Amino acid sequence: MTLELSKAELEAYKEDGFLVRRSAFLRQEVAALRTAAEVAVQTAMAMVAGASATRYVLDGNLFADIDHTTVQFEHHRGAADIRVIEPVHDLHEEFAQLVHDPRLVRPMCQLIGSAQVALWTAKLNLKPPKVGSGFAWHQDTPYWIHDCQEADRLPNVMVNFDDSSVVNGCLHIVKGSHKFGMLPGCNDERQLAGFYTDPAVFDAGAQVPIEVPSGSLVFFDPLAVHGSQPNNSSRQRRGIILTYQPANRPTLKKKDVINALV
Ligand SMILES: O=C(O)CCC(=O)C(=O)O
Repeated sequence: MTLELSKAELEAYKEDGFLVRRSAFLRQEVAALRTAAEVAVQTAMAMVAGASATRYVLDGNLFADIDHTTVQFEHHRGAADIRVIEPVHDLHEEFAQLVHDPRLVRPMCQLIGSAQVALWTAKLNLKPPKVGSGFAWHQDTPYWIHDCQEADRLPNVMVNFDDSSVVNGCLHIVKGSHKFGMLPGCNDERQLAGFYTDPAVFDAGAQVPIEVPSGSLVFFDPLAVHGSQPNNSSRQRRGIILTYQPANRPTLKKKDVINALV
C-alpha cells in the first residue's frame, strides 16, 4: 500500500465522504497505542481529581475541564469510566508522535489540498465494554464553526485500536451525507440537541457500519453524518480520531501550532 491515496481512493472519498485503509498499522504498533491509551486514562483521572479541574454536567452526563483538556465520562449513573479525552496528543508521547505519522499525514495533505498540514484536535474515544455509550448522529462542523473559518477543511482520521464491528459499537457513517453541507440540528429539550443532526434531514438507510480489523484507518469528511451504537459486548472498542487543517493554524483548544512533519 502506498502512502498517497490513489485516484480511486480520492474519488471514493469525494463521493462517499469517507475511505477505509484496512490494517495500516502493525499488531505491535497497535499494542503500543493501547498501552498509551491506558496511561492517558490514568493521567486524565489524576487531572480530574486535581484542584484545577472544573466539573460540570450536560444532559445529565459528567464532564471535567482541566486547562485546555476536556474529559467526558460515560453516560450511566455515577459513571467512573472515561468516554472521551480531548485533546489527547499531549498526554502520551506515542500519541504526540502519531500526529506526524506519514500514513496519516500524507493522505491528509491530499484531502486538505495543502503541501503541509497541522493538527486541529485529537480525541481518544474509549467506549468501554458493556458500558460504552453510543454517539448520536452528528456532523463535526457545527462543533468547530465558531473556532475555524474553514470548518469544511478539517478532515478526520480514526485509528482503530481494536477489531471493530456492530457488536462492539463501531463507527457508522452516512454515505454521501457530506454533500449536503451543514444540516439542521435537533430541536428538543437536550442541552446539546443542536449538535445532533435532525434525523428527518438525511437518509439513515445510507449508513455504513465501518467494520474493520484493529490498526485500520478511517478517513472521513467533517460534514459526513456519523455516529455509533453503544458497546454492549465484552470487547473493547478504542480509537483515536485526529483532525488536521492547513499548516500554520492553531489547534482547537490550546491554540498552539503543531505542523505535521513531512
Ligand atoms: O467513537 C465513536 O463511535 C464516534 C465518535 C464520534 O463520532 C466523534 O468523536 O465525533
